[in-house]
Amino acid sequence: MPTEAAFSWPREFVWGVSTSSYQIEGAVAEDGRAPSIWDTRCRMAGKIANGDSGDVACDHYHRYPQDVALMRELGIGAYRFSVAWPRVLPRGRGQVNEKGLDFYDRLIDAVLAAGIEPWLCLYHWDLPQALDDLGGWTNRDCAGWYADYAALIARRFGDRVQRWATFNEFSVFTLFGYAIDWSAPGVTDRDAHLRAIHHVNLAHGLGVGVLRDLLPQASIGAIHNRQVVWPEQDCDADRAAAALLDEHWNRAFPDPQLLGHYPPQIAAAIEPYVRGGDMATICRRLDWFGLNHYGPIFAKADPQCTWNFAWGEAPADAPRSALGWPTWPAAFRDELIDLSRRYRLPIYVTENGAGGSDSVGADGAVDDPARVAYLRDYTGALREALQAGADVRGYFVWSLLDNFEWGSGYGPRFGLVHVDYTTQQRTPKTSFGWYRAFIRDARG
Ligand code: PNW
Repeated sequence: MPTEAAFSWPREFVWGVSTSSYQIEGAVAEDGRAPSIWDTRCRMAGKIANGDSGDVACDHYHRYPQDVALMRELGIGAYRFSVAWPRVLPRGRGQVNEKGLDFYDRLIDAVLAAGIEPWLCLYHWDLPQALDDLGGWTNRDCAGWYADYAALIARRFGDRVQRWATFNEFSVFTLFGYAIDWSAPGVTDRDAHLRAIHHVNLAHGLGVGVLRDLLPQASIGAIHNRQVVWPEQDCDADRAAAALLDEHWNRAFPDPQLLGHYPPQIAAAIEPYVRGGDMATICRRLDWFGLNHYGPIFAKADPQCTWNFAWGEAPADAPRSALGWPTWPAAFRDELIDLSRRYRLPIYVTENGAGGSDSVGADGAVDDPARVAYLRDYTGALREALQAGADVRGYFVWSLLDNFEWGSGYGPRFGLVHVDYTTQQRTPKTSFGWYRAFIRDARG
């Protein structure tokens, strides 16, 4: 294996940051935007820590020019963001909201003017509430509504956006939204969950078809969360729980989309919802595989849960981020190597990062040494994966800004830039300077 000194990052390697609409935009009732299932969830008692919501978030809807200026200062080559479906189609289908589209026009133009490539993700969990009222992802028609929405966005922005992702983290929003109640819409039912899995896979396939037809030159991928699942205890029950969670977490979407079949336990359960021709709709040629990765997860058996598995505890001595999530850079390296063999697509790491509770110091600076250490170790593992032959083409840090961390509200902070939610003041953290220098060095 080459030594560290001999290694240089490929010239074309993409360095970026990621965000998502509901987590940063705010302005939830402005210019014709209608509620999403996350606006609804934030109004339900006890679902979000501290009663927080995305009503204001980072006020990015108004402050995007400053945020793009920060991206330019950071020196990134690519910015991944998502479009809020209920901002552009308030009812989810039908009447288009021009003012919503105008916002993304301004944003995309500003990103391009800063010399940064926009990577557009069509779905980062903010389903229009009007569609959930019709059953949301449990309704097979939702796949067609999604395809129509994808066509609208492709027609409007395809002249300036080359990079398209159909969905962000399929298995997180379906498992947490339809089996575990950690995510909107908060259903806990096996059949609803199985239907949601299949209909989201169909939506992905139909969306890819629409994008290919309308934008033959586009580079199209999908973004999957993947991390190794370990049993909490070395016993049969926890090993079985880990095997089933692994199917749900790591394989329920990439396997049908890229290999044409569901993993075995899910395949048996989902059969009643699969119609002739569906697998051909779902399994389409893609240009890249988006990987979101944080650290290993642990499973334990729990017969009270929808699928008899629950989140287990990591061993007490496991290394952890400041937020307490277990970290294991070698598992990230191995994941990249395995993925490269399994699906044979170029990989972009579309999210990697660490949470903490960073605060502004007496000198006005925000020092986040734990995040710097995490990013150093994980980019080190990324380098090792490249050296071992994994076909990785880019890396995006989650996230540019501290933002609304779903059910955890504003407590956990993942940004390279600190956000004061009272004043909306942005303060680049130590990790911002670290990543800027890292990118500069990597470009040589
Ligand atoms: C991702 N887990 O979600 C999302 O794409 C982001 O929106 C989010 O802010 C970020 O990671 C940080 O949480 C995840 O339980 C949610 O392992 C949960 C898990 C992983 C990723």
